Amino acid sequence: MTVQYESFVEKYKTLLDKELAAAVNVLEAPKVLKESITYSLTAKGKRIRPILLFATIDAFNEKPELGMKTACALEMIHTYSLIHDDLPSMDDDDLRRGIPTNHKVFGEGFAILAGDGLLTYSFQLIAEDSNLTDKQKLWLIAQLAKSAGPEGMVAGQVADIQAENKALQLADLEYIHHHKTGKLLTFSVLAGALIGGASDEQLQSLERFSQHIGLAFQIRDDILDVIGDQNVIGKPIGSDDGKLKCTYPALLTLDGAKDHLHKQITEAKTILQQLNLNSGLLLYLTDLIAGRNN
Ligand code: GRG
Repeated sequence: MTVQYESFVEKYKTLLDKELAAAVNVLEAPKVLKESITYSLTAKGKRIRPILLFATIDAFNEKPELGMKTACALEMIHTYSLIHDDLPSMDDDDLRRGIPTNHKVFGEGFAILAGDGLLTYSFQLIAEDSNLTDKQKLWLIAQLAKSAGPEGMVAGQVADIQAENKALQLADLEYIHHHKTGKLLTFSVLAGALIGGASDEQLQSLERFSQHIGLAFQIRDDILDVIGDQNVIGKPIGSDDGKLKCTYPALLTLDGAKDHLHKQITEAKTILQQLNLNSGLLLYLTDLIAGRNN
């Protein structure tokens, strides 16, 4: 079975990459803007959000290809958020996805505009998708805006900036993650469910499932930070270059964070198993998120 799931992931990553390249190629836009967009979009991302979307459509025994434009939109919005997050006025990062950040190569102005272009183009892609009904498109556009905008990812980013150098409670940390990364992960699952023909009840259960895997994704990220830093002598858990960094291991200890991760995965799987879906692939991805190494 695992081999079958691995080949699903590889197949749809390849199809997505082709579709993303084609979507940028057809744009009648300035050359430098297309280059800046392509630079970040084709860098080696894990494509977790599109894969979750395809896997959820598959769980309803529908063709994952039906979600191709929405998957592109998701990856574009995610890529825009990374480009803007790396800017000097935000995290001021030099590297992303193993290569220099967009603003290091194209300058801040074009990096900001590449992000703006990716954000707006994503909605155009869904609006122009001939595979979906008008009702589906309206739902997807509204939900994507809610998940990525001021009630979603942008709210999480604001809370993250406000939290800098502050000691946070677990609830504050979970607000940040629930919005900053969780909302877009939830959209990935719910969009797949909608395209797959889910009932309202199924949507509600899958929303809870996705919230657990969203938290699991973040806890794993924090654990990986610590495991990656273990060899740095004298570097305390929760510290990043002298800045106080609030993470799950910092709040709960490393073992506590691992327990918390385990709880999220168990809850997510229980919800999934109670739904009468073809969910083997989603279960496999849930395990992958819990055990990922990058
Ligand atoms: C600028 C509005 C705005 C939002 C930025 C998602 C985000 C919000 C910032 C990313 C910062 C970050 C390191 C968050 C932790 C979660 C994480 C590891 C995100 C990166 O997502 P992956 O792992 O990245 O899916 P790839 O490169 O694999 O696509």
